[in-house]
Amino acid sequence: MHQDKVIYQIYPKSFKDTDGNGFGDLPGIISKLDYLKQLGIDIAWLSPIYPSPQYDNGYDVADYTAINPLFGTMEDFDTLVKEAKDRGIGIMLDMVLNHCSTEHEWFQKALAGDKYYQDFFYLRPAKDDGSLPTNWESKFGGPAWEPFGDADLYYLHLFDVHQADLNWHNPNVRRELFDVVRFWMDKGVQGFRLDVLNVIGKSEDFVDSTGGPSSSQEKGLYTDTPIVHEWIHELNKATFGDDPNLITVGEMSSTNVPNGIKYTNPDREELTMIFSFHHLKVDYENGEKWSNPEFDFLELKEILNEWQEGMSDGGGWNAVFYNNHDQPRANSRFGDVENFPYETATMLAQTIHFMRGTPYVYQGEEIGMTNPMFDDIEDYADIETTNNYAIMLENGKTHEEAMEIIKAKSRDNGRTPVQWSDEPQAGFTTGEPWLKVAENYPEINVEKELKDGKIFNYYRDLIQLRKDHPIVSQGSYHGFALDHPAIMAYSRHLDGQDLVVLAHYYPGEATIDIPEEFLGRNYQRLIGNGDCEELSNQVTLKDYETVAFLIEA
Ligand code: TEU
Repeated sequence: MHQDKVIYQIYPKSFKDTDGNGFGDLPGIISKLDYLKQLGIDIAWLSPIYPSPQYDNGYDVADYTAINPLFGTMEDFDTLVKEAKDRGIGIMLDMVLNHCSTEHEWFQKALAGDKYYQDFFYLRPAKDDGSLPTNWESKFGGPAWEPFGDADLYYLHLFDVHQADLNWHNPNVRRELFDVVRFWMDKGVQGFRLDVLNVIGKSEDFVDSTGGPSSSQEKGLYTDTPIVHEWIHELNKATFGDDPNLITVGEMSSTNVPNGIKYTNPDREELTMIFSFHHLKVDYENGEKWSNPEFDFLELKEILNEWQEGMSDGGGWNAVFYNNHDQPRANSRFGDVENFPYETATMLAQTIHFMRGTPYVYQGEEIGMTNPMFDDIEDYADIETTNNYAIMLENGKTHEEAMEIIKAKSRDNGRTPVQWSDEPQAGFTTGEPWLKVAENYPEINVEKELKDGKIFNYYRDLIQLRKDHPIVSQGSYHGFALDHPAIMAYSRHLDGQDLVVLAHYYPGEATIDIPEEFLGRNYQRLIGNGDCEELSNQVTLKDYETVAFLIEA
């Protein structure tokens, strides 16, 4: 049963270094398993740990069935699986099956002229007028086609130039990739996170987009196409579908609720759950990530509500989350980490953990880690950031304007090393970390948090409540007061019981009317981060306050 599980994401490069080379490693993860057990999580998802030139931090895989020496050895991996299992924790691996590194043997053989491997990729000639095969834009900026050696052909890369899209139409590609999944199943992993899985179904007739670069019209040409469902079903049947305990989560870029239901309704035998990202675009100006407006709270509520209700009605299942390695820290983004660090972190966590779906905790959020606010562009390593810094300057932004945006939006915000203690480099490494540690580590670190903090314990309580109360894992979802400008409110229902969850997203006080149906019944305050104890017809919440009430049938 996956509904009562909580998944913790580890970004191995930044988690814990044991050999002093500045990169986190597998022994580092092993050394922190007791910490994860203390938190109470069920599964640890590891971002890619395979050999890779690291242009995209491992999402450019050069060998799918080996371990990057940066992170350790296959023996370390086997030890990790075993040690985790001994503590009741399963390991979930990241499968990057849409594209591989241009250093992968398949791409190298293709470049050397091997026709069999050339058919593993999308290779196309220029148009008659000499322009690129299509006008598509890479998701990391710039054109989506790059010259393929000196062959007068171009290869497709929806992401970085070092990430060549794999041609899933070729059955040999699918067979190879399914073998990869089986290889790791045989190693005893308990789950797979499947990178950008909904863009594997490009049509073989490549046509120009008419809606402009990166428009939704353009994305529609290669996103959620009907064949994606067929191939995921095929993947399921050929691999993880055999094992009812295996949990899968598809990362679905720009998807919608009807497709979300198809991907996850168990009758269709595709995936356990999906990530969708619309709720993390509420601080984009006109859909543009590289901008920095105030977030639109009503839109945030509307989107979460649409996914919660839609997936519930259609028998689908959501992965619920605010943080991952591609996102700025949610507490820096939606709250006030200077004045209300505890209230902000716990309020955001409560919003997520009581929704219908499987909650994800991203490393460091359980101690309230924040965006690092680096002023210097040199301190950012991410290709998406550096590409877009150049694009912003080209488009006329000043260095200062670009930096304000990067400080708020860069993916590196979530990737700085985990702050373990107040020792040098936050106890992450004895060497030079690959990415700078945030300066606030003397105040925000695991050691201090476990001694006298309250955020970690709040996460632990939220996780435990999911185990103790079936309504949290199984209940249906219903949103209310959707037009309230400051409070997010929803309820969950199971066997006559109701759970009412309130979360105030702003400083100061805000009052909300509670619907009749929840009043005049026996209830208990399940958990909260402030003083509010009573469920009456009006409830007032203070700065970033959250509370949940369990109401008896
Ligand atoms: O991300 C897919 C993706 O498109 C986004 O999450 C993207 O990083 C974001 O929209 C940028 O604004 C996945 C991985 O999570 C990411 O780390 C990889 O870079 C990407 O795929 C390519 O493999």
